[in-house]
Amino acid sequence: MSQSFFPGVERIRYEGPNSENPLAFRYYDPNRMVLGKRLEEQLRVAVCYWHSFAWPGSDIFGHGTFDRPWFKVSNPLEAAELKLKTAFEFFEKLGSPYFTFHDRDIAPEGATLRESHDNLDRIIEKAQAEMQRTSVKLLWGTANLFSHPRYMGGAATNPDPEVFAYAAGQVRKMLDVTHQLAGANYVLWGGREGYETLLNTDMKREADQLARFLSMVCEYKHKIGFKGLLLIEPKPKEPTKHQYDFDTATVYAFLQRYRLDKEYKVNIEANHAILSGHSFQHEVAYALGNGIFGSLDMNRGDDLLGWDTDQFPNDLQEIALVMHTLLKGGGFSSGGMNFDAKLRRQSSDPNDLFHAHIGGMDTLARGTLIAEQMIQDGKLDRAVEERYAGWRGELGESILGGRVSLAELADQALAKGIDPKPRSGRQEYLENLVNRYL
Ligand code: XLS
Ligand code: NI
Ligand code: NI
Repeated sequence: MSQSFFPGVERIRYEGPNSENPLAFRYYDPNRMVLGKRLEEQLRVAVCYWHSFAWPGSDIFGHGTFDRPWFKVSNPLEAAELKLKTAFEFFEKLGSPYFTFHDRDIAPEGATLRESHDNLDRIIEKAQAEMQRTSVKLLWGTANLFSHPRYMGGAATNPDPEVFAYAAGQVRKMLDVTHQLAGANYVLWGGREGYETLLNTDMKREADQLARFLSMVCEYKHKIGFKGLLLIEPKPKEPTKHQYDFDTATVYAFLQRYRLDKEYKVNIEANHAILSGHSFQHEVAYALGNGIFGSLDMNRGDDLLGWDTDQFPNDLQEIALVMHTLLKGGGFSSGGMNFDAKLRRQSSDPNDLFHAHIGGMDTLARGTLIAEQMIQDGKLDRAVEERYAGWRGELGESILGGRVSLAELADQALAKGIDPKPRSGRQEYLENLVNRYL
């Protein structure tokens, strides 16, 4: 039981763009300085437990396709220990500085809430030892409030307050555990906080319930002295037909309405952005612009499929533009880049996990180096600055500074015979410019 799950794999090294070794990084050089920080610190990469170690490769039409030894261990706690050992072997060999997990990914659910807590404690003790041994840190913890049938009608938004109470039990425990493991943040994805039909749903009440839950969580966070960010993860649909945390703008409006906007930020997922009809870059720009940016779930969707396919990121242009926006906005504070991404079902070899993460990390690294060039070159930023130059002139400043009323401005337009000339937005020129960096 104690042998390696990845026997042929050594620690993955950076070998440079010309390397032919599929088990090496070609761009991810953790020590390379990018805009004043080590690349590893700019990216803060995390491997997620659920897709990479807890999911057996099943889909709604078929069984698991991944032959992992811990799926065959009948004692659930022993299985969890084997899974933990393998996961840390993987983090260590990959060199990911962080990982993320849900309570139920890492330890089995027991017959009662108390038994589940006990199971969690047993495995967390072992996880803590592995974290010390490997120096791998926790980017964020979270609770699974969506898999068990008790949550079929939502957790905080459930019509039954006992379900709300059960969810409180799980979240308090996971906040304690995240704090104990010195986690950098805590995530709340509204798994089934939404509805299937308005015929049985009181939307206003459910919003009040969700807000109450979030205030309780933030009160508890302060009580235990947890310093990480609380992060909401927007998603428009799936599993429910309509999720309340639809997109970043919807989440922001909700937080403001319930006066929670100083306490919560967002964890933006690429594939969720697409499902909500936005680009990933749009969601990042919106969050940064409104001071609620927290962290990223890295993956990609498929243009031809309308669901959360959670594929590993490999679109260089998308990543470069997101990194350009993010780095101009100051980069991460305690957030990072969590690979909320899974293998395809046919990628059933253990080493496919390495190929997926190496490719993802190289894409992030390469996109970041491209973004650094864009920023240092300044051409793209100058084009935007020039486009709004008028607003730094007298007219613009008098309007935004509140020094003229509508009537005064209207009079000025008449008196001066103002006649604005249309100017090109130069989209194609800018698109060509972006391609020159790629
Ligand atoms: C599902 C979500 C989930 C969260 C964590 O679509 O992305 O994986 O990131 O609960
Ligand atoms: Ni996610
Ligand atoms: Ni997702």
